[in-house]
Amino acid sequence: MNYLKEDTIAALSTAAGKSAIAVIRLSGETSFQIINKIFKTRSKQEQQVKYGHIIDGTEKKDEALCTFFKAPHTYTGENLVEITVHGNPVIINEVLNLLYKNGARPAEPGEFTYRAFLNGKMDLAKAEAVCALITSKTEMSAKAALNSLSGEFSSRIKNIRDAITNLIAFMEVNLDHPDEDIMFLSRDEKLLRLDSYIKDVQNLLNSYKTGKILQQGIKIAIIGKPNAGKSSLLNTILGENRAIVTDIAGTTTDTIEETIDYRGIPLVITDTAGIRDHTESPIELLGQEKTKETVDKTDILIWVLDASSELDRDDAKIADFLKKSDLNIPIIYALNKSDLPPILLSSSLEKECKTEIKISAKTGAGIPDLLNEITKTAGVLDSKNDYLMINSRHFILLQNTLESLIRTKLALATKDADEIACFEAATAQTALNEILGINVKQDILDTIFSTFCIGK
Ligand SMILES: Nc1nc2c(ncn2[C@@H]2O[C@H](COP(=O)(O)OP(=O)(O)OP(=O)(O)O)[C@@H](O)[C@H]2O)c(=O)[nH]1
Ligand SMILES: [Mg+2]
Repeated sequence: MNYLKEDTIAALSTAAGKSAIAVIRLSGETSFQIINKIFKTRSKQEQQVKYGHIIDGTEKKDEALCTFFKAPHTYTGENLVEITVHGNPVIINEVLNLLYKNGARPAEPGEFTYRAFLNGKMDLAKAEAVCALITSKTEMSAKAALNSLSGEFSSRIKNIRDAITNLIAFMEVNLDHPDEDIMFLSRDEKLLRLDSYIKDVQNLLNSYKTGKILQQGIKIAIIGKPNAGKSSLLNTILGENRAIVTDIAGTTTDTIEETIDYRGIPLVITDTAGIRDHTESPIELLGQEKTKETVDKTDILIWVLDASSELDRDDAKIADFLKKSDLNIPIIYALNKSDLPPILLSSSLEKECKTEIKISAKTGAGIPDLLNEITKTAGVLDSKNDYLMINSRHFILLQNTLESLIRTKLALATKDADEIACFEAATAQTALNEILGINVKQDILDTIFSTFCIGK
């Protein structure tokens, strides 16, 4: 992001489209001068929120409330104005164009938060949490993002980094005075301390699996032969008639994806076209191709079987397809139509590493068990109090930190390798700093902030 920091920037910060109100943000040195050219108010007081009109020359464009925030105690650290107008796209465009005409320029994606980062209002991990919070799919994932935003994650990282800095200082004393017997901290004590930092890092790394699931959801594909009840299962889980259900085999020809919030965990469920041994329909064949693509991108498979009939050639075809795909993902057998007399014998299923649950998409029986099994299989931790890491960049950097700390420990345990130990500990320190945004390369910053939406 090579745009000049000196520019004053403006963008719509609320969602585009029609709404009761819309908020336009204006940030930069000249924010107050610009707004004074297009906002007329009778208020003479030094209050922060002023009622008035947006004007173009003498022509009134809209009623508005402007909230003035004076630098440096603002979101961006700069003079900032939040202009609240009526949420009509025509008005919003007019106001934005007036701002641009009077000296502001359109903000780039994430540029307000980028400025907040540059002005030291937040570290990089917090800035990333802003984006995570906005895109959170459930209450639980929003809470995890909010924890990061409130600085809990950053302070854990800072604590580990500062402890390592301290350890490096002790190690350097011994390096500088190899012949003297200065031992502020014994080798054993240093190793003990390292162990505790390694444990802290490991704890954070372990929380990522759940954190990632909360942020991105568990991707689940419902597969099975035609008429097994896949679409009925999707509808029952959603509690609405989303997919067409008929007793004609091959009803679903395209994939249907829906997300539900199951106890705070987003479940991204895809209903697929039934796979069968033989079909003439070119549409069905295309649908089956799409089913295979979906299966490739999924975390868990639910294979719906019709338990009111025997296994047949179509089931064998699916088993064959799964074997050939060599998928390394868990499969849950959903033995559907359990409201009908059971015919399919559980013993006829190949059950290596697979779980079976009896369900009825028609009556809803067994669905809570199935949903429970899904979260259990995905390995979601009970995360009521624990901190959760949600960001993949942080995960990779913490993995690097862990590796460097383990190498530090190995070097420290070996005599005459103190220099290497110092180097490795410093590498760990660098990785932790990078999480916080210290000495991060510009292209990395560009990549992070470009994923933000405009106005944030
Ligand atoms: N008795 C009973 N019938 C069911 C159950 N689940 C689905 N059915 C019926 O089975 C038929 C097929 O259901 P669908 O949900 O369309 O099956 P599908 O697997 O999506 O089929 P395709 O889209 O053709 O691949 C319909 O007549 C459903 O009413 C169940 O649990 N019990
Ligand atoms: Mg279907």
